Amino acid sequence: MKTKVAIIGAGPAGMILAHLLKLAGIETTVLERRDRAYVEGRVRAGILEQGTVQLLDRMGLGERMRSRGLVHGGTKLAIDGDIFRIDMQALTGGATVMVYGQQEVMHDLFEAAGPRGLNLVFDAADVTIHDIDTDAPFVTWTKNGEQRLECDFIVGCDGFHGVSRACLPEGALSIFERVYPFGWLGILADVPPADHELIYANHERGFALASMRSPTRSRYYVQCGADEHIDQWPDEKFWDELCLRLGAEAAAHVTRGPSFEKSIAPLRSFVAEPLRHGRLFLAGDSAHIVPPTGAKGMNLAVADVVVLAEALQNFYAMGDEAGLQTYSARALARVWKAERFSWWFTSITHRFPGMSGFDRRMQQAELAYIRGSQVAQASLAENYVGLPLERAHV
Ligand code: RFL
Ligand code: PHB
Repeated sequence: MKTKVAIIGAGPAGMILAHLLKLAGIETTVLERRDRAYVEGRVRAGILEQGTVQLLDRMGLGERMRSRGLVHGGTKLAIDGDIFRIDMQALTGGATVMVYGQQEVMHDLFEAAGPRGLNLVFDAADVTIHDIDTDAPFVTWTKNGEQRLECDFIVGCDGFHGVSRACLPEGALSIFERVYPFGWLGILADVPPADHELIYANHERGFALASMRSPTRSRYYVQCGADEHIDQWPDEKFWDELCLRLGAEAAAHVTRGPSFEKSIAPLRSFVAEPLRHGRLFLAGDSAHIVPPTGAKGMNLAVADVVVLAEALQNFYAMGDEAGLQTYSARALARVWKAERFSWWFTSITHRFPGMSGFDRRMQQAELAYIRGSQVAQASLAENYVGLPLERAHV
């Protein structure tokens, strides 16, 4: 088998890249280890930046998002139960974000894949990358026997635990990492959300977040220990802790109900540089991870592949390699700003083990400063709705 670009992983990065390249007339094959139901069933991101929303519109994939997604012009912060609002829309000259779950985005990408003629292989086992240092790289995998795909380029969109980053030799990558000493326990429940906007809460007992998927489906998180297990968190205990941390004002509007999804996610900041090795490019979670506090992960994956798709388009249309050469630097410039924002937002909202009274006072002072300063609010809002793509000359 032969294609131009072999894409490993059918998450948001891989599927959006495949769609973008198809729209540009560039042939791809996407190799995914799991089946469609698994990828579509993973409960993950909830917030799309303005740029992601506009991209899905431009790709002709925005119809369902426009009818079901919830546009948010503001977000709320709580300090020990005391809530204030950041008017993101006013502070950014009109930008908003969209509440539209990653599951819905994946549904739209998969539904359009067949009609648009994308080549998509699910259940591809033992995907292996070969010869990226030559002009003739190829990928092998197992599905009904051994398969081989020859290509011009390989793009690793296979997430944090994929094979792409792992196949690179020792020393090829510089790794920058921070593992946080806590996780997020998240639930989904078919109850109306506590508020029509999100509430990020800093409480003495730890962080909590009130989010949603629709007017009848709530998504809530509480910070928990890194080594805790969901068996330690029966629903009643979760609701009690959530209400305590959100504070009385928000808790009065929390509707309790049975959770139908409950999971614990670790928190990590991670960047592997550079994003190119010969004929292999890395994009999305395969190269970088952010803690979910700023809702940046999926949006960063999308921004990477927008830059890469443009570079590949210029290469195939005009033989221009400049975009491929600058992809890593251009994507990383934006990645590091999102790393900073997610790290900062995590650091001012979570309870850290061994925190001193001084540390806690610093968090409270920072949140009080944001509350009282239009300038500080504008900075938060600008980052939250999403920074623009870096210019091409970086
Ligand atoms: P993904 O989504 O992990 O997709 C990778 C795909 O590659 C496949 N794969 C392989 N395929 C073939 N061979 C192999 N050897 C393979 N190994 C892996 C996998 O099966 C999978 O299908 O990476 P991608 O595309 O880079 O997308 C990244 C996003 O999924 C991720 O950043 C977000 O989910 C992060 N995230 C959030 N992002 C946001 O933008 N906004 C949010 O509100 C937000 N909230 C979150 C989040 C992530 C969370 N968790 C669970 C980590 C909330 C949570 C709780
Ligand atoms: C979510 O709704 O899952 C969500 C929202 C905002 C975040 C993280 C996750 O910062």
